[in-house]
Amino acid sequence: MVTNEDRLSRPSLPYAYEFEAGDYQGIIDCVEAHGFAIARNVIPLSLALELRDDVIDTVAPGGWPADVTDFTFHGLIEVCPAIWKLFETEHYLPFAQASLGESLTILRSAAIIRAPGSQGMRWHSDTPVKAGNASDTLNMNARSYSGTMYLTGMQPDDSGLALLPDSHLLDNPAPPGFVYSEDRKLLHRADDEQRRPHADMDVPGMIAPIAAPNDRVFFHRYTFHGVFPHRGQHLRISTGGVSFRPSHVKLDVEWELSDRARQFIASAPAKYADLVAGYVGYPQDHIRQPIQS
Ligand SMILES: O=C(O)CCC(=O)C(=O)O
Repeated sequence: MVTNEDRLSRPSLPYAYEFEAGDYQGIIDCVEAHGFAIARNVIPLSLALELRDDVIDTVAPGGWPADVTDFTFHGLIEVCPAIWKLFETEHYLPFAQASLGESLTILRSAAIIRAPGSQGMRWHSDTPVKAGNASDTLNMNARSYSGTMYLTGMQPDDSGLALLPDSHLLDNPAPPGFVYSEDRKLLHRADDEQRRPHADMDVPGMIAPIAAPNDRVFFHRYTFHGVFPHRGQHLRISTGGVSFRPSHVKLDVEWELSDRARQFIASAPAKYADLVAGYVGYPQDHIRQPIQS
Protein backbone atom coordinates (compact mmCIF):
# COMPACT_ATOMS: atom_id res chain seq x y z
CA MET A 1 0.00 0.00 0.00
CA VAL A 2 1.46 3.36 -1.03
CA THR A 3 0.73 6.01 1.60
CA ASN A 4 0.68 9.76 1.00
CA GLU A 5 3.84 10.05 3.00
CA ASP A 6 5.62 7.53 0.75
CA ARG A 7 4.38 9.38 -2.25
CA LEU A 8 5.53 12.84 -1.36
CA SER A 9 8.84 12.37 0.43
CA ARG A 10 12.24 11.61 -1.04
CA PRO A 11 12.76 7.85 -0.97
CA SER A 12 15.37 6.76 1.52
CA LEU A 13 17.63 3.92 0.37
CA PRO A 14 20.71 2.31 1.94
CA TYR A 15 22.91 3.81 -0.80
CA ALA A 16 23.35 7.25 -2.35
CA TYR A 17 21.36 7.76 -5.55
CA GLU A 18 21.41 11.56 -5.83
CA PHE A 19 24.54 13.14 -7.25
CA GLU A 20 26.00 16.48 -8.21
CA ALA A 21 25.83 17.03 -11.97
CA GLY A 22 29.61 16.82 -12.32
CA ASP A 23 29.95 13.48 -10.54
CA TYR A 24 29.80 11.47 -13.77
CA GLN A 25 31.39 8.34 -12.34
CA GLY A 26 29.10 8.38 -9.29
CA ILE A 27 26.07 8.57 -11.60
CA ILE A 28 27.35 5.84 -13.93
CA ASP A 29 28.29 3.51 -11.05
CA CYS A 30 24.88 3.94 -9.42
CA VAL A 31 22.99 3.27 -12.68
CA GLU A 32 25.11 0.19 -13.29
CA ALA A 33 24.69 -1.06 -9.70
CA HIS A 34 21.07 -0.11 -8.99
CA GLY A 35 19.52 0.72 -12.34
CA PHE A 36 18.95 4.43 -11.75
CA ALA A 37 20.42 7.68 -10.38
CA ILE A 38 19.35 11.30 -10.10
CA ALA A 39 21.71 14.11 -11.05
CA ARG A 40 20.90 17.47 -9.52
CA ASN A 41 21.14 20.84 -11.30
CA VAL A 42 22.46 19.49 -14.58
CA ILE A 43 21.49 22.61 -16.50
CA PRO A 44 20.69 26.17 -15.36
CA LEU A 45 17.13 26.45 -14.07
CA SER A 46 16.51 29.31 -16.53
CA LEU A 47 17.31 26.97 -19.44
CA ALA A 48 15.00 24.26 -18.07
CA LEU A 49 12.18 26.79 -17.96
CA GLU A 50 13.01 28.06 -21.46
CA LEU A 51 12.94 24.46 -22.69
CA ARG A 52 9.62 23.86 -20.98
CA ASP A 53 8.10 26.84 -22.79
CA ASP A 54 9.75 25.98 -26.09
CA VAL A 55 8.58 22.36 -25.92
CA ILE A 56 4.99 23.38 -25.39
CA ASP A 57 5.17 26.03 -28.15
CA THR A 58 6.56 23.36 -30.48
CA VAL A 59 4.14 20.58 -29.59
CA ALA A 60 0.94 22.58 -29.14
CA PRO A 61 1.45 26.06 -30.61
CA GLY A 62 -2.21 26.96 -30.25
CA GLY A 63 -2.46 25.96 -26.57
CA TRP A 64 -3.14 22.59 -24.98
CA PRO A 65 -6.39 20.95 -26.19
CA ALA A 66 -8.77 19.93 -23.40
CA ASP A 67 -9.27 16.41 -24.76
CA VAL A 68 -5.63 15.27 -24.93
CA THR A 69 -4.13 13.79 -21.76
CA ASP A 70 -1.00 12.07 -23.12
CA PHE A 71 1.18 13.01 -26.05
CA THR A 72 4.62 11.86 -27.14
CA PHE A 73 6.45 13.94 -29.71
CA HIS A 74 9.40 12.20 -31.35
CA GLY A 75 12.21 13.98 -33.12
CA LEU A 76 11.93 16.98 -30.84
CA ILE A 77 15.41 18.31 -31.64
CA GLU A 78 14.42 18.47 -35.31
CA VAL A 79 12.03 21.32 -34.62
CA CYS A 80 12.59 22.71 -31.10
CA PRO A 81 15.43 25.27 -31.15
CA ALA A 82 16.06 25.46 -27.38
CA ILE A 83 17.14 21.79 -27.30
CA TRP A 84 20.40 22.73 -29.04
CA LYS A 85 21.26 24.91 -26.05
CA LEU A 86 21.73 21.77 -23.95
CA PHE A 87 24.96 21.17 -25.85
CA GLU A 88 26.36 24.50 -24.67
CA THR A 89 25.96 23.62 -20.99
CA GLU A 90 28.76 22.40 -18.75
CA HIS A 91 27.61 18.81 -18.22
CA TYR A 92 25.26 17.67 -20.98
CA LEU A 93 27.65 16.47 -23.68
CA PRO A 94 30.53 15.69 -21.30
CA PHE A 95 28.29 13.30 -19.34
CA ALA A 96 27.22 11.56 -22.55
CA GLN A 97 30.87 11.26 -23.56
CA ALA A 98 31.85 9.93 -20.13
CA SER A 99 29.23 7.19 -20.41
CA LEU A 100 29.44 6.36 -24.14
CA GLY A 101 32.79 7.55 -25.49
CA GLU A 102 34.09 10.70 -27.16
CA SER A 103 32.52 10.27 -30.57
CA LEU A 104 28.72 10.47 -30.48
CA THR A 105 25.76 10.48 -32.87
CA ILE A 106 22.35 11.86 -31.92
CA LEU A 107 20.05 8.88 -31.49
CA ARG A 108 16.68 10.23 -30.46
CA SER A 109 14.90 13.04 -28.68
CA ALA A 110 11.33 13.29 -27.55
CA ALA A 111 8.99 15.18 -25.27
CA ILE A 112 6.21 13.49 -23.30
CA ILE A 113 3.35 15.62 -22.09
CA ARG A 114 0.75 14.43 -19.61
CA ALA A 115 -2.24 16.54 -18.69
CA PRO A 116 -4.41 16.34 -15.54
CA GLY A 117 -6.53 13.21 -15.87
CA SER A 118 -3.78 11.16 -17.51
CA GLN A 119 -3.80 7.56 -16.32
CA GLY A 120 0.02 7.50 -16.31
CA MET A 121 1.82 4.54 -17.77
CA ARG A 122 2.00 0.86 -16.97
CA TRP A 123 5.18 -0.82 -15.73
CA HIS A 124 7.64 -1.55 -18.51
CA SER A 125 11.29 -1.58 -19.42
CA ASP A 126 12.46 0.38 -22.43
CA THR A 127 14.51 -2.44 -23.92
CA PRO A 128 12.98 -5.83 -24.44
CA VAL A 129 15.17 -8.79 -25.13
CA LYS A 130 13.97 -8.73 -28.78
CA ALA A 131 12.96 -5.55 -30.67
CA GLY A 132 9.23 -5.28 -31.31
CA ASN A 133 9.04 -1.74 -32.71
CA ALA A 134 11.09 1.28 -33.79
CA SER A 135 11.52 2.54 -30.27
CA ASP A 136 12.93 -0.85 -29.21
CA THR A 137 15.38 -0.81 -32.13
CA LEU A 138 16.70 2.59 -31.11
CA ASN A 139 16.86 1.74 -27.42
CA MET A 140 18.61 -1.56 -28.01
CA ASN A 141 21.29 0.29 -29.89
CA ALA A 142 21.50 3.24 -27.58
CA ARG A 143 23.60 1.70 -24.84
CA SER A 144 22.93 4.98 -23.11
CA TYR A 145 20.88 5.76 -20.06
CA SER A 146 17.57 7.48 -20.21
CA GLY A 147 18.19 10.89 -18.65
CA THR A 148 14.83 12.54 -18.49
CA MET A 149 14.27 16.08 -17.28
CA TYR A 150 10.84 16.73 -15.87
CA LEU A 151 10.68 20.35 -16.92
CA THR A 152 7.67 21.08 -14.74
CA GLY A 153 9.20 19.22 -11.79
CA MET A 154 8.58 15.60 -10.90
CA GLN A 155 6.51 14.29 -8.06
CA PRO A 156 4.16 11.32 -7.95
CA ASP A 157 0.86 13.18 -7.94
CA ASP A 158 1.68 14.96 -11.20
CA SER A 159 2.41 11.87 -13.27
CA GLY A 160 5.80 11.35 -11.68
CA LEU A 161 7.96 8.37 -12.44
CA ALA A 162 7.99 5.17 -10.40
CA LEU A 163 11.13 3.03 -10.57
CA LEU A 164 12.01 -0.46 -9.51
CA PRO A 165 15.63 -0.34 -8.28
CA ASP A 166 17.84 -3.28 -9.30
CA SER A 167 15.30 -4.52 -11.86
CA HIS A 168 17.91 -3.95 -14.61
CA LEU A 169 19.84 -6.98 -13.32
CA LEU A 170 18.59 -9.66 -15.66
CA ASP A 171 19.02 -12.48 -13.17
CA ASN A 172 17.12 -10.68 -10.40
CA PRO A 173 13.67 -12.16 -9.81
CA ALA A 174 10.55 -10.04 -10.23
CA PRO A 175 9.15 -8.42 -7.05
CA PRO A 176 7.12 -10.78 -4.80
CA GLY A 177 3.73 -11.51 -6.35
CA PHE A 178 4.82 -10.44 -9.85
CA VAL A 179 6.42 -11.92 -12.97
CA TYR A 180 8.18 -10.31 -15.89
CA SER A 181 6.91 -10.99 -19.40
CA GLU A 182 9.07 -13.33 -21.46
CA ASP A 183 10.59 -10.49 -23.48
CA ARG A 184 11.14 -8.60 -20.21
CA LYS A 185 9.17 -5.64 -21.41
CA LEU A 186 6.13 -5.81 -19.10
CA LEU A 187 5.26 -6.74 -15.55
CA HIS A 188 2.27 -8.94 -14.61
CA ARG A 189 0.69 -10.06 -11.38
CA ALA A 190 1.77 -13.67 -10.87
CA ASP A 191 -1.83 -14.73 -10.24
CA ASP A 192 -3.24 -12.99 -13.33
CA GLU A 193 -3.80 -15.78 -15.81
CA GLN A 194 -4.59 -13.25 -18.53
CA ARG A 195 -1.16 -11.71 -18.09
CA ARG A 196 -2.44 -8.15 -18.28
CA PRO A 197 0.24 -5.43 -18.09
CA HIS A 198 0.33 -4.19 -14.51
CA ALA A 199 -0.53 -0.49 -14.33
CA ASP A 200 -0.82 0.28 -10.60
CA MET A 201 2.20 1.78 -8.93
CA ASP A 202 1.84 -0.56 -5.94
CA VAL A 203 4.72 -2.90 -6.69
CA PRO A 204 6.85 -3.97 -3.68
CA GLY A 205 10.21 -2.19 -3.67
CA MET A 206 9.19 0.56 -6.07
CA ILE A 207 10.36 4.10 -5.40
CA ALA A 208 8.82 7.41 -6.47
CA PRO A 209 11.63 9.96 -6.71
CA ILE A 210 11.19 13.72 -6.63
CA ALA A 211 13.08 15.95 -9.03
CA ALA A 212 13.41 19.64 -9.93
CA PRO A 213 12.99 20.89 -13.52
CA ASN A 214 16.77 21.03 -14.04
CA ASP A 215 17.58 17.61 -12.56
CA ARG A 216 18.02 14.50 -14.71
CA VAL A 217 16.61 11.12 -13.82
CA PHE A 218 18.88 8.47 -15.29
CA PHE A 219 17.86 4.90 -15.63
CA HIS A 220 19.28 1.81 -17.27
CA ARG A 221 17.63 0.52 -20.44
CA TYR A 222 16.46 -2.63 -18.61
CA THR A 223 15.11 -0.85 -15.52
CA PHE A 224 11.39 -1.32 -14.93
CA HIS A 225 9.48 1.93 -14.53
CA GLY A 226 5.95 3.24 -14.67
CA VAL A 227 4.16 6.57 -14.38
CA PHE A 228 1.61 7.63 -11.74
CA PRO A 229 -1.76 9.00 -12.82
CA HIS A 230 -1.92 12.80 -13.03
CA ARG A 231 -3.91 14.16 -10.10
CA GLY A 232 -2.52 17.70 -10.33
CA GLN A 233 -3.66 20.87 -12.05
CA HIS A 234 -0.97 21.62 -14.61
CA LEU A 235 0.62 20.02 -17.64
CA ARG A 236 3.54 17.73 -16.87
CA ILE A 237 6.21 18.26 -19.49
CA SER A 238 9.23 15.99 -19.72
CA THR A 239 11.98 15.46 -22.20
CA GLY A 240 14.90 13.13 -22.35
CA GLY A 241 16.55 16.05 -24.13
CA VAL A 242 18.73 14.15 -26.54
CA SER A 243 20.17 10.67 -26.27
CA PHE A 244 23.16 9.44 -28.22
CA ARG A 245 24.78 6.31 -29.50
CA PRO A 246 28.52 5.82 -29.93
CA SER A 247 29.25 6.81 -33.54
CA HIS A 248 30.88 3.47 -34.28
CA VAL A 249 27.54 1.69 -33.62
CA LYS A 250 25.98 1.64 -37.09
CA LEU A 251 22.21 1.37 -37.27
CA ASP A 252 20.55 -0.64 -39.96
CA VAL A 253 17.00 0.67 -39.62
CA GLU A 254 14.14 -0.23 -41.91
CA TRP A 255 12.78 3.30 -42.31
CA GLU A 256 13.79 6.19 -44.58
CA LEU A 257 14.87 9.54 -43.22
CA SER A 258 11.89 11.89 -43.16
CA ASP A 259 12.06 15.26 -44.94
CA ARG A 260 12.03 16.89 -41.53
CA ALA A 261 15.03 14.85 -40.40
CA ARG A 262 16.89 15.67 -43.64
CA GLN A 263 16.29 19.38 -43.09
CA PHE A 264 17.44 19.04 -39.51
CA ILE A 265 20.71 17.41 -40.57
CA ALA A 266 21.28 20.02 -43.27
CA SER A 267 20.64 22.94 -40.95
CA ALA A 268 22.60 21.71 -37.91
CA PRO A 269 25.28 24.16 -36.71
CA ALA A 270 28.61 23.33 -38.36
CA LYS A 271 30.28 22.66 -35.01
CA TYR A 272 27.79 19.81 -34.42
CA ALA A 273 28.13 18.23 -37.88
CA ASP A 274 29.64 15.07 -36.34
CA LEU A 275 26.67 14.66 -34.00
CA VAL A 276 24.13 14.61 -36.83
CA ALA A 277 26.11 12.49 -39.31
CA GLY A 278 24.49 9.07 -39.11
CA TYR A 279 21.28 10.41 -37.49
CA VAL A 280 18.46 8.01 -38.46
CA GLY A 281 15.41 9.96 -37.23
CA TYR A 282 12.17 8.12 -36.59
CA PRO A 283 9.80 6.20 -38.89
CA GLN A 284 7.63 8.54 -40.96
CA ASP A 285 4.39 6.98 -39.79
CA HIS A 286 5.26 7.68 -36.16
CA ILE A 287 6.06 11.33 -36.70
CA ARG A 288 3.33 13.46 -35.22
CA GLN A 289 2.55 16.96 -36.28
CA PRO A 290 2.16 19.64 -33.60
CA ILE A 291 -1.30 19.58 -32.03
CA GLN A 292 -3.56 22.34 -33.26
CA SER A 293 -6.32 23.14 -30.80
O1 LIG B 1 7.55 9.96 -17.84
C1 LIG B 1 6.83 9.42 -18.69
O2 LIG B 1 5.73 9.89 -18.98
C2 LIG B 1 7.28 8.19 -19.42
C3 LIG B 1 8.57 7.71 -18.92
C4 LIG B 1 9.06 6.54 -19.68
O3 LIG B 1 8.42 5.53 -19.79
C5 LIG B 1 10.37 6.63 -20.31
O4 LIG B 1 11.01 7.69 -20.24
O5 LIG B 1 10.81 5.62 -20.88
